Amino acid sequence: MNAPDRAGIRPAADIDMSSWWMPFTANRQFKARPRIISGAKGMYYYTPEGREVIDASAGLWCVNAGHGRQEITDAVSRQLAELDYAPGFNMGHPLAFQFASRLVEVAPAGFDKVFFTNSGSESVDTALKIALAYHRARGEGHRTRLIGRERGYHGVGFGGMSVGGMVANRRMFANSLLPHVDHLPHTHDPSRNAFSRGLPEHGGIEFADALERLVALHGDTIAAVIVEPVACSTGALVPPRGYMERLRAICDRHGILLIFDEVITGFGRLGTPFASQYFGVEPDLFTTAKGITNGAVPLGAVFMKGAIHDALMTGPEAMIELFHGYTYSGHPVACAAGLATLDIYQREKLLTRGASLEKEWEDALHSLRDCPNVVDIRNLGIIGAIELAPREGGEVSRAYEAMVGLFEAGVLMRYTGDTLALSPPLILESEHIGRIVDTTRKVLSGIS
Ligand code: PXG
Repeated sequence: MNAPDRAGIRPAADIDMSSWWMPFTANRQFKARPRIISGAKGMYYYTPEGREVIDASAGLWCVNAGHGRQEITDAVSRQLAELDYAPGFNMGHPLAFQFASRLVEVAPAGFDKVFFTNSGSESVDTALKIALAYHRARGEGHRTRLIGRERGYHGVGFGGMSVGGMVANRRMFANSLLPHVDHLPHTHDPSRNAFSRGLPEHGGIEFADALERLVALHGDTIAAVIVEPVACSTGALVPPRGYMERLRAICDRHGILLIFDEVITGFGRLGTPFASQYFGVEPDLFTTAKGITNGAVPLGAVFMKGAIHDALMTGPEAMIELFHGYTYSGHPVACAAGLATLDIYQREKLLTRGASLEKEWEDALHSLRDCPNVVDIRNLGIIGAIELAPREGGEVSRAYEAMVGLFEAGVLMRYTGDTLALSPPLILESEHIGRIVDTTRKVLSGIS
């Protein structure tokens, strides 16, 4: 594929960067040495100078069908011309209903209700609220406690931040987090599981047993447990084999809802449409966003079992059943993008393509094991992580340095702490895997 037309694109040096306070970015460091992207097509980003950068992170884990898909562009522009916005409160428009029905068709059986949001953070807060409302509607209003997990990331709303377990995200707001929240231990155990391929085999199921201890401590006040099937933002922490089953069993034993946060793992990332299918373990609700529109338009959705929804449909018919929603829930343009995205996913079989690439991906990543400072490599589906050792004195800077070096060498990769995280678009081919791994080897070899 050719680079997009560069006419009218200004060189990075011309951009006034003073006004935009960038999210989750060291603003001063970035603006002193910016990395700008101004175009994208297929597997590649392009810089204003016309440099090609292979996208090894699907944007921020969202561009699963690759960049610049014409079908999505056409659907969005058609929809903007036909119906740019429609209220979703007490009014409907065809696309939101149609998209919800299509989503339910690709979801695992039984997840036949969908609530639309605009982001992963909103999906998480929505799922937590639905869980609370569900228990209340069934006469179990004492179930108010929410359980997350250390090193989890569930977005930046007060709910998601509270159940989240990223220390830096919580510290600044520590006195304003939700009450009645507790956490399970994370599942990362490099002493037993470093360089595991796929699901770690060497133990760790007992991390799930911590939920029994929380039940003993909190009694029947727990409403829901929320976990990411793979904790991606803190470095792709893959749970050990059997862990998910154990968590499900304990939730069942104690009447606790299990929520999977599939904002990243949804829509084919693990080689199955949703992670619950990869693990063979069903949650009661699951959250999505990102890949739902191929990242083209903000949209999120919470999927739930019919029984969760139905429990709230018991009051007077003239009463609002859930006092919750967003101005842009079911936005027509987002739904148009989502429908076009689903068409692509289904036609190109992208929701299961990862399964056929998983082994090649795994072998390629693990070939980096002998690079300097590599202390762990992890993978699942088309996710990968390369963890580097901290520098002497504990300084955590190697992965950042690698990310900068990789971008300059033509590969976009995420980093968190000492870990590089990989999640390329699911259209990737062997040549892309080779290029990503070869460049990574070169860059890592140059970092002391
Ligand atoms: N849940 C999960 C599991 C996520 O990964 C969110 C919720 C929040 O989604 P929104 O759309 O509100 O951002 C996320 C987001 C990274 C990275 O580099 C990860 C996310 C976002 C940005 C960067 O790992 N995940």
